[in-house]
Amino acid sequence: MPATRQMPDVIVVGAGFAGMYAIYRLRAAGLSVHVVEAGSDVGGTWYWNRYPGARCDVPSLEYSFGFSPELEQEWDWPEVFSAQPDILRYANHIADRFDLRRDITFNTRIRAVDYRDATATWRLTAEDGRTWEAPFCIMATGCLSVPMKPELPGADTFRGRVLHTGAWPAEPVDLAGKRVGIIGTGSSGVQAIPELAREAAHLTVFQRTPVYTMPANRKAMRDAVQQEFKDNYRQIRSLQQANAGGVSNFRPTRSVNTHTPTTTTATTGFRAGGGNLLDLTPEERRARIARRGLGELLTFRDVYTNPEANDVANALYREGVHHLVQDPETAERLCPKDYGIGCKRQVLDRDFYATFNRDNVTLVNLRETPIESITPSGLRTSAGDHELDVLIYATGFDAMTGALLRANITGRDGTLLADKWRYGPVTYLGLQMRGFPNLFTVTGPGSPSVLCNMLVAIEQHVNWIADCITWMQATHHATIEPLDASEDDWIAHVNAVAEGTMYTAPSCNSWYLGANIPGKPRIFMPYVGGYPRYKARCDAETASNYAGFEVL
Ligand code: NA7
Repeated sequence: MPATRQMPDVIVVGAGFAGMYAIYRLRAAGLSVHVVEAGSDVGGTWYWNRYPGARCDVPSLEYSFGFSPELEQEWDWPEVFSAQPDILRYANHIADRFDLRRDITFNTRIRAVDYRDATATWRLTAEDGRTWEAPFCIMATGCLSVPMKPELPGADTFRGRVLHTGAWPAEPVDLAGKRVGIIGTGSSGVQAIPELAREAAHLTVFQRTPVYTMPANRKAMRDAVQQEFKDNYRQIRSLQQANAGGVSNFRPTRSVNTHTPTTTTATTGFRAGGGNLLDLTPEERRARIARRGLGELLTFRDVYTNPEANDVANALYREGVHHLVQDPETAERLCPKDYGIGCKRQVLDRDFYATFNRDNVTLVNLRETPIESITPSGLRTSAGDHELDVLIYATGFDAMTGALLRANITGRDGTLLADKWRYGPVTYLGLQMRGFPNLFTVTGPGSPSVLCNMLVAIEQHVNWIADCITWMQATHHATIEPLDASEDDWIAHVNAVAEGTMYTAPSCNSWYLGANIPGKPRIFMPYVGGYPRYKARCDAETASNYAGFEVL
């Protein structure tokens, strides 16, 4: 292959749903595009996160693209909330159907993204030295795509197998007869633990912070429900556009029970329509939970807004854990105590607590007995050694900014993104950064991103970017980047709307805030003001011919 091929209009990093839709949308706009992807195929998050139990926390019929009515009609989802293999099948179907792979170079990780001042072009450099160049560059690198692995003493000495949930092998992992340890009880750990316990001889769960987790909807898709969605997709897509979390809340008339309603503010699968918890007597609260399950706690509005209600809900949750877990000491260790419901992304599970009633599962509380080191034969805590054949890290991601910083982006006049973001991510609309002309991010920090149905957020961003590039070419402009004032005002607004929410409570340490990465600035990264408000702001920029940007 030649070192540099013919220059396309746009180069894209990443062939997850964002990069895939970028190919489709840019082609439709008459632009040429080339995508470079580290994996061997499409799918992004759903390509890498193949761990047992991996599943989406947004209903399948909502977590789907709306750009093609034909695609909507021909695709069938087997479950109400999809498992990873089905979402990856969907990604592959899209790649086949729209012939996307001919514009993708796979198995290629980008190590540098550089702006060339002389030519006003962006150059991608791969780890093997190959380069691609174009006037426009889109970083479609995902929000949860850089696995976080804590640096533990002795980690390299372990003789067994080491796995990370966020980079799980494609070939089956045989855990039969094995002593397996897993570090981490976030969404990934909580989804994987019941499955691992069923496979392994013994599973040891190393938990640092207990989690609030609610039972997931585990229903198979009913044909009548699926058909009703298919019959009403145009209405559903417009409802998504009007909803803060990018979900339609469409309720099929043919089966009220099959489709779990979704909140208006987040993608948890629960609807915050249950009134206020504090309006009920203690007996009424317990009766409601006994009747409808722990997930009912998520339906009370005041749980998210009133610290007193939040405390009551947290206490009721802990009572629930003690009902579900037989051993009182294990139950107590599993009870979250030092932060509240609603501060982190809601975790949904299948049989998480019941798993701790199994004979082959041990819970280790790392707050009582911290990890001292990894040893050749396992993991050592302050209380002693755990012998392991397999060690699994379910320790999360360097979220939202990780992939962008790891790409070593250098902008105009040698400006390093890492320097610009030293004190936290600064963007305009999570779409562009001053000093980085013609570089776009998809679902970047400062946009609704992970607080929104991702596929809705991706379509909106890619549409905006494609319209912007089309306008640039039609009006013979060479570069676009935000004005300083636009960035300053936007960041002030992003911070203002996050202020005072459960997300930013001092007791809350979530990946939304970067609190899971040692040394990362504590900034609430996604835009909490809601998708419609955000989209209106983006549309206003388009309508004003990009008044908040410097266009040359
Ligand atoms: P999360 O939600 O960041 O969870 C990571 C887990 O790993 C969490 O329990 C952490 O405990 C634990 N962790 C991290 N570092 C350590 C160390 N050094 N020692 C012990 N335990 C550790 O990541 P997930 O992959 O589960 O989920 C991420 C998102 O993906 C999720 O929200 C969904 O949107 C999909 P901690 O809480 O930091 O004490």
